[in-house]
Amino acid sequence: PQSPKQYGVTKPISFAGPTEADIQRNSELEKFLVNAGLYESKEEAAKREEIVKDWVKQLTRMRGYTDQMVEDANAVIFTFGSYRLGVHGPGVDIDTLCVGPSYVNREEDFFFILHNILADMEEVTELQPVPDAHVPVMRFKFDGISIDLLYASISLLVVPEDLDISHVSVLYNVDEPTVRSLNGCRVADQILKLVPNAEHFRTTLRCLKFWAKRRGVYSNVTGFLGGVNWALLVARVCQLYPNAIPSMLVSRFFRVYTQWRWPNPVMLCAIEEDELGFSVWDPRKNPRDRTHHMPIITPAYPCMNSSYNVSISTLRVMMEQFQFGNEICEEIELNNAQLSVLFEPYMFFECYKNYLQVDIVAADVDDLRAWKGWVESRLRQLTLMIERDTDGKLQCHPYPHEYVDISKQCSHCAFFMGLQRKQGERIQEGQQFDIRGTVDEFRHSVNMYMFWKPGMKIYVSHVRRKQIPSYVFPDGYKRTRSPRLNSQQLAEKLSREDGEVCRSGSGERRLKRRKDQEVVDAKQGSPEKRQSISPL
Ligand code: 3AT
Ligand code: MN
Ligand code: MN
Repeated sequence: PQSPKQYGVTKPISFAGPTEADIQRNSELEKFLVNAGLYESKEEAAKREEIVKDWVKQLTRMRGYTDQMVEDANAVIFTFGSYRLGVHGPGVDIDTLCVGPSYVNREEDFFFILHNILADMEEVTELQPVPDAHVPVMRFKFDGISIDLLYASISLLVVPEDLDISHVSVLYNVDEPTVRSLNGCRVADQILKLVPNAEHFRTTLRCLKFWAKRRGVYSNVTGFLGGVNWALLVARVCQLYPNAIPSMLVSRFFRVYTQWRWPNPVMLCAIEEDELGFSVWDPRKNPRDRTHHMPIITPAYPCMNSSYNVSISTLRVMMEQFQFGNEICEEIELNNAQLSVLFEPYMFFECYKNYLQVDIVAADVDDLRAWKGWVESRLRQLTLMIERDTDGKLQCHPYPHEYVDISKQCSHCAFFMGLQRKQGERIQEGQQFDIRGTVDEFRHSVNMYMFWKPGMKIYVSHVRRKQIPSYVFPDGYKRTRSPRLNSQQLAEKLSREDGEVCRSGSGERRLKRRKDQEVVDAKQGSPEKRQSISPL
């Protein structure tokens, strides 16, 4: 038969369409996603549309704000990110790009003048300019909805209302931050063009995003993957199985990525060579690109690695989770497991014996928001430093969730990292890890915060599993307490009391057993030596 249009850089793995069973599983999956509340209600969607439109109108009304004499001044608004891809759920941000003419610049007009205009608007709260970011952004809430607003000034005196942002000519004579700002939109458009079936792509992506959040691997800043990375990974699987439906694509996703040989890059199309001289991802040319552990390449010129934040530690954690996903999907296909098992929350506080607790304190809510954002963006460094200073023998699992102790008002929050001895390492008698120096160095670098204010504090401490504060457990959940158990939970409880922590029969159990090995070994030492990490 005539081969259909090929999507992607290789031939598909399989052209197979769904079987009856696949169709059945797919309708279950779709029902599951609806029940999980992953779709916005019509009203909510309409409200958003309205807000975005109103807001665009307001912005347009502000036109000419830099130069009263320029009557034609215009700015065009584009959305990108999950909103543009059509996979935004309730409560996520709307990523918005404002494209302005050449004479309206970012530093002053955007980050100063527009900032002040926004600051005076009643609907705008939590306004937070981030001008020094890789992609400079103004974050705020508009009527309670999070907006990430980027700005790109293109080399035209008048921005046409119907500007084609996919055309490479928008990149003429602009600087790198502008290219990066424009690229979010260009990437979203490309992704939708490069998948065989956009609807199947969307459903699969919604599912994987939900899964990644439940399993604690959704977060760019912590070194896991964010929205665009998940979108690219899913899109590639869609290309490899052009006729598959979402239920199949989810299980193929795990199959493909448990077998993927990182750092081979995932890409949706060939990398275009330097048309305009911007640097593109190329490990043969750029030594820095060779250090990327999990390259996921954006499809619009200039192609970049969207996941340079991934470290050896976070890649390891994600590979474990892919393994878990793969095992559960195999069980589901054999009718041995329910779909919901795939989305069980990852029991982070059950999986390690030792944790680092990073407490963040500030004088008030606003200070805390800024300070926490900064500390969170530095946590990746802490992981890297610990693994560096222990020659990789002590492994770190940063958890991308912030915990708030509601009894302490709103001026405190905490992050946690799991710590474990590297598997397969021979343990010398009484071997301890002393990471006090590392932690001091980290604290020192965090305290260099440019906008530091009195009251902004950080504490890093080593806690054992039993010392984890109770506010991290939702609804008063405690490991020892067990209200109304279903069979699943009962199995968990029993296996927990058995010294096992996670569900039997799953990958997690196997993972868990390996992790607890260190505890067994540590018990052979004297009680003092049991503390394998010196108190911080
Ligand atoms: P959410 O549903 O908001 O979590 P999203 O896809 O909208 O997912 P973000 O809001 O984090 O993701 O980011 C919005 C866009 O910004 C997506 C992408 O075009 C761009 N972007 C974000 N992070 C990166 C990155 N690491 N590399 C390249 N582009 C990025
Ligand atoms: Mn977004
Ligand atoms: Mn965003």
